[in-house]
Amino acid sequence: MDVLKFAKVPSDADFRDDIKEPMLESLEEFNQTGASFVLCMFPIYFVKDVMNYTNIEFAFCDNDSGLEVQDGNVTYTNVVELMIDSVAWAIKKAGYANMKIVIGEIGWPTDGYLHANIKNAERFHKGLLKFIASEKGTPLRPGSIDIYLHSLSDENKFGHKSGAFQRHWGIYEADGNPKYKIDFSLQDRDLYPTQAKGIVKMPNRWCVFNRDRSNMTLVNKNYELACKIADCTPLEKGASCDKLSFQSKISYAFNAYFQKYKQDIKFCDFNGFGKIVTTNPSVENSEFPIEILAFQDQPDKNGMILRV
Ligand SMILES: *[C@@H]1O[C@H](CO)[C@@H](O)[C@H](O)[C@H]1NC(C)=O
Ligand SMILES: *[C@@H]1O[C@H](CO)[C@@H](O)[C@H](O)[C@H]1NC(C)=O
Ligand SMILES: *[C@@H]1O[C@H](CO)[C@@H](O)[C@H](O)[C@H]1NC(C)=O
Ligand SMILES: *[C@@H]1O[C@H](CO)[C@@H](O)[C@H](O)[C@H]1NC(C)=O
Ligand SMILES: CC(=O)N[C@H]1CO[C@H](CO)[C@@H](O)[C@@H]1O
Repeated sequence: MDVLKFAKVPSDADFRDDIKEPMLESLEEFNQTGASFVLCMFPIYFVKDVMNYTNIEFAFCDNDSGLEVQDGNVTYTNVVELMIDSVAWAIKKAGYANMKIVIGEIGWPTDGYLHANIKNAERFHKGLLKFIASEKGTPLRPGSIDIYLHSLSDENKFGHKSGAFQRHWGIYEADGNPKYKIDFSLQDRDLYPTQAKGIVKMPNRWCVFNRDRSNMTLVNKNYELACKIADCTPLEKGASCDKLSFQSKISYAFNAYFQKYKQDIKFCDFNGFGKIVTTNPSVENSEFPIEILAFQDQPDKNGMILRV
């Protein structure tokens, strides 16, 4: 999507000046080889940070905001159609009115961004899949559209320079449970997709801060170290664990680190400030994860995990 310069309406859309030449070369190549134009689009981001709407409703296909973007004789009531047609206009202006557009990535994150949550993700996909199933297409591209959902599961090592949400696009949790209802068969049924099979969680053991405040400088050093290595994105501003107390945030980080190292007790030391507990320290929306077994890990008869 960011190959376009900002336009108020789709018919004003065109490729950015600084990359126009390579874009035109690419289009020519696609045309000659019969390839599709593959569009990666993130409505949550476009509505909030490109259009700067404070109301996120326009991002949903089942919008009820009443917001409309009028473009000549065409009215857009949701950003999905507006984004597709913006790209379609730019391609049309380059001389390829019939080039096929495929949505290579579209989705809704569940953490780490304003409006990124499970409820909105479920609603977004419900509306999107209904729109896709209708095969009505957009004003400029009527008919069926192929889409690829982004993505099947969260990616806890993904680069997140542009925000914590980059690690939370998954329809599934890492433990194989679907986060929300979505009907991949496009029948708009109200059901959870199949749970992933064969996933085994490690024992219910968490590592937390023991609340010894005798040397907070050292505690902080350990906190930083843990977050440098493990995934602390749920602690970032606006994310699911942002509201935890400072001490609980330290616990979250210690646990993330401990789980990353497969619950090896060596990794819950933190200069003596870590403590292993068997009661779940999770609160409300802030879940302290338990690691899952990788296929190369085998529990021995005592339940201990050995790397083989
Ligand atoms: C390539 O572009 C030309 C001119 O727009 C068009 O006639 C032709 O059908 C296109 N080829 C493909 C494979 O789409
Ligand atoms: C939204 O804000 C960004 C950054 O401030 C700005 O570049 C962009 O032009 C704005 N868009 C609109 C539609 O005003
Ligand atoms: C919109 O207007 C254009 C000309 O400006 C016309 O070609 C097109 O058929 C119109 N579309 C609809 C849906 O009326
Ligand atoms: C805290 O730990 C650091 C690093 O080990 C040490 O240099 C410092 O003296 C300790 N501070 C206190 C108050 O014990
Ligand atoms: C209430 C409302 O505006 N609904 C619109 C949402 O978007 C769809 C698809 O563009 C329109 O058909 C609805 O009218």
